[in-house]
Amino acid sequence: MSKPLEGIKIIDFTHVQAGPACTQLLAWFGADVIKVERPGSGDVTRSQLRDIPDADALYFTMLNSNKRSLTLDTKTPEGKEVLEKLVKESDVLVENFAPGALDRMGFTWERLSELNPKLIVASVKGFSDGHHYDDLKVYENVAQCAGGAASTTGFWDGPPTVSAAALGDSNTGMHLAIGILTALIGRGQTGRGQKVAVSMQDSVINLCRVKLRDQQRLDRVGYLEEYPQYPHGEFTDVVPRGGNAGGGGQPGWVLKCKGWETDPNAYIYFTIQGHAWEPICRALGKPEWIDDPNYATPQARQPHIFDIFATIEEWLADKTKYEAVDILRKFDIPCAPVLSMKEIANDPSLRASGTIVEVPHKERGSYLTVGSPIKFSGLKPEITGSPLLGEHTDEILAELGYSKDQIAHLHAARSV
Ligand code: CAO
Repeated sequence: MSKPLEGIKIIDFTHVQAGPACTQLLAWFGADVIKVERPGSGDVTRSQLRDIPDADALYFTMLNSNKRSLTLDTKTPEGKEVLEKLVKESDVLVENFAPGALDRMGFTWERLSELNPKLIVASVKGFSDGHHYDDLKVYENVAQCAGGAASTTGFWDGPPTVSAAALGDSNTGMHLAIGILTALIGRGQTGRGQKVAVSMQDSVINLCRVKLRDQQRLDRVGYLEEYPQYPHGEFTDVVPRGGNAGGGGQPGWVLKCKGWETDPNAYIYFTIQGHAWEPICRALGKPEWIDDPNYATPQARQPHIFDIFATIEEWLADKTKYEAVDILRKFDIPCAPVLSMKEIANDPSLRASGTIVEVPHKERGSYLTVGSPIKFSGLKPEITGSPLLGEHTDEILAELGYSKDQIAHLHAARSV
């Protein structure tokens, strides 16, 4: 099966998570992704949170599959020369260094586009260029706080809370991938590359769009009727944390199922979708609620929505989360079990779809990773193991035209 990005060569000058998540995705779809790493140490995640002594950590292996690894000290004259050759032959350079690091290395946007006018230079930074914080180094949770996610996540009586989902890192990488593919299509029209920049703050804000919606509604009317604070609690002038409330017009909550006392994930998410009220009443054995004026409309239900959730929890008390969903799905009620990572790792449907895949690795044996969440009719991404540090250095240098002697010299000078 041919891969759509075959023939696209990418210099992967990324590290940690935001950049690597982007280039890994492009590698799955066929791009030749060359990970450029510092000799001796490489991407810091190779050694972070190791579970096997001396073997690449899962943090690295799960974000760098399908790539080749070239060790290169780009601060030495020889290293710079290798990078320049690579730039001339590549389509895209992706980086997520601290602000100014690429410039300090001597590879400004002007220099890169002079070397190769068709090159697309794609960057992740914490904040966008010109932002009053654009000099800051940024990690995941910093971005979640700066992007509005933390102030609107958690419970109203607790502090701002970060999400376990990588809204700052992998999410930014996905935005950058869209930017790169757009620039590649643009290059097909103009013949020229361009600079593509995505900030982690902006990417988080993009996912917090509905909270900006809520801020404007709050400014106008002073309350938000789908939040647990309505109608009995207090609103201030900022969007509050809403616990597990549904973010749209569908009230919902995380509800206890059989076994919750000992199993931290014996819960389901239950949504009371307006037009599903009648089936919900039938499923719960409460047909009298269907026409009761205290229950019949969303407006009538909202003031006592937590009493309704409590009644549903009574119904759930003798059902496991799986049994409950199996009953509720027959009534077309939007719901799902709260799944632990252990359940996700072993889920047969996720294995069959290729979302959870087992990948061989030269040092680790095999490991589980998340495969492509994007499914195509004409492409089945095959996930291969991540490269060892410098595994493809000699091969890539030979492709660039270096002789065996020259390669040996670069090794001796510790430039690769
Ligand atoms: N050869 C020679 N030098 C190299 C090199 C190579 N192959 N690869 C990297 N370096 C150098 C860089 O040039 C830089 O040198 P200077 O500081 O002298 O200019 C140095 O290594 C360190 O790079 P860094 O500042 O990017 O790394 P850090 O560990 O201090 O910071 C991070 C890490 C992530 C906070 C920072 O890179 C950053 O803010 N990136 C942008 C935002 C981002 O992507 N964050 C998400 C990370 S995922 O959580």
